[in-house]
Amino acid sequence: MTNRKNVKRLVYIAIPAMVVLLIGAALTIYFWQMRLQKPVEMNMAHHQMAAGMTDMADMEHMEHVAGMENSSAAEGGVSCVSLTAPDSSAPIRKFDLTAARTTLKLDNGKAVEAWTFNGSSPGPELRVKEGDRVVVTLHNKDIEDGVTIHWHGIEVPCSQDGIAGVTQDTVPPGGEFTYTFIAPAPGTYWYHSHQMSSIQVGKGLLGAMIVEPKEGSESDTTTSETTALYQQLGSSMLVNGSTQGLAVPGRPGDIVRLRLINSGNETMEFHVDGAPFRVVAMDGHDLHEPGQLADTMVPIGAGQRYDLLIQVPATGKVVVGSPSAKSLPITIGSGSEPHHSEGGQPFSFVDYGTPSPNDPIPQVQPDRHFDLELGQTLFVKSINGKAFGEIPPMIVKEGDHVSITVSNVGGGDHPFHVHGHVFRVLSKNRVALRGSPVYLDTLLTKKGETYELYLEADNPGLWMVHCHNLKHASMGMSMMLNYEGITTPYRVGTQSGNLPDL
Ligand SMILES: [Cu+2]
Repeated sequence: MTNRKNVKRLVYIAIPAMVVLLIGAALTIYFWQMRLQKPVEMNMAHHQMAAGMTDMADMEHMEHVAGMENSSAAEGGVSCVSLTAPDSSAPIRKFDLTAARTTLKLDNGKAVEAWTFNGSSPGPELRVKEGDRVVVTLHNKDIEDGVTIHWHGIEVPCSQDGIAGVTQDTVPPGGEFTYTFIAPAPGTYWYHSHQMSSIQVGKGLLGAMIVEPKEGSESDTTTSETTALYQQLGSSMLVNGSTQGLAVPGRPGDIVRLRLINSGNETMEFHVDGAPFRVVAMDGHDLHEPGQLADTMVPIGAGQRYDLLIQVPATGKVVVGSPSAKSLPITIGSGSEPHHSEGGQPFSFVDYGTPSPNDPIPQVQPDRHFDLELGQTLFVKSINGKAFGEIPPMIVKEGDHVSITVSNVGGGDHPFHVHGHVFRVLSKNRVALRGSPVYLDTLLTKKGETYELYLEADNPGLWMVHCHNLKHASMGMSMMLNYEGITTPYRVGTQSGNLPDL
């Protein structure tokens, strides 16, 4: 009798109480995140004063910044809008990209509701040559919340960076915006919307951008090259829009350059079966004297690009694959099936390749230093314990040599992405890099790792710095790198509808 009473009590009181508690917790998390990601109005040039600086020179610098803020307010400062590509007689390459809601029929027969550029996801691969003047007009057909395009990895002028609420207003349905910039060093890049990025990139608003060298082919030894853009489109994992993998033609002896782009949110680990390979570029930047690798797994963080050089062996066939995209192998050539591996040792750039002769950077004394801890607090993915809008910006002035220490203290892999700049990795876990110099725009960090980075403040503007797991960015892991005296007429928030990282 008592037992039955206890059971009844459990059913009628304890379980509903649990349910109420769970709903309460879920609502708290939801509103907490909405508060962080949907401020009413925020000026990203002035949302917080500088902090996180460490020495006396920095304290003086801060006072100087305070002075600048006043004088720039009085004089109007320099608007991000006025920072545009220089006039030049460079050849002009024009493109039009139209963002639209599309029902995509995938090659496995499945239909998905996607948001596309020119009717496909990924959008068209934009190919230009180093030094070209690239002119891209974005049209928004019917994406209600608006769209922008960010040129991932390309050092564009501030006004062309495509950040809703920082460098422009989100482009509404029926609207358009023309981006103009000079194509940088040859390499593998990509583009994507930076309005509600975690939603819009997941829906398909992205594509590859390849900058070719000025003259001739990528290298004299390369027979062919292939871009392989991996993406998560809703519940489907795709490579170049396919659910079936890629077949790359190749004959024994051919040398194939594979441009791997990870546009998803999770780290992908690649293995190469059937032939040794070289990592010839990371994030579009060539490595110096990259050595031959075998039994090596290559982890590619969200937003990163790796260019692999693979020679087709006498047996005829190479398979490049990833456990996180088992159904999407890249098959190069044809012949007997190579022995399947999971890759072996993880690729390490700490001692890969050789140092460049006359390497200038290791001697440079930094003018500014910042410490950033990527982690999580109860409800947010955080930087130094704070979330987007609350994280003080890194404030620099043009010409500064800037060093940044980035530590991942938990909450998953955090691919650390800096807009408008390429940074150099100086050390990993306090061990100085002793191979090729490594220049990146996105650095994969794993829990417990610490990296020292160096960048030159040579591109005045207001720049986002965020985790490229865009879900983490939407949960708070996003901040600014601001140059003194640069202003913006645009605002982030619900009033303007500009929500770059939602
Ligand atoms: Cu992250």
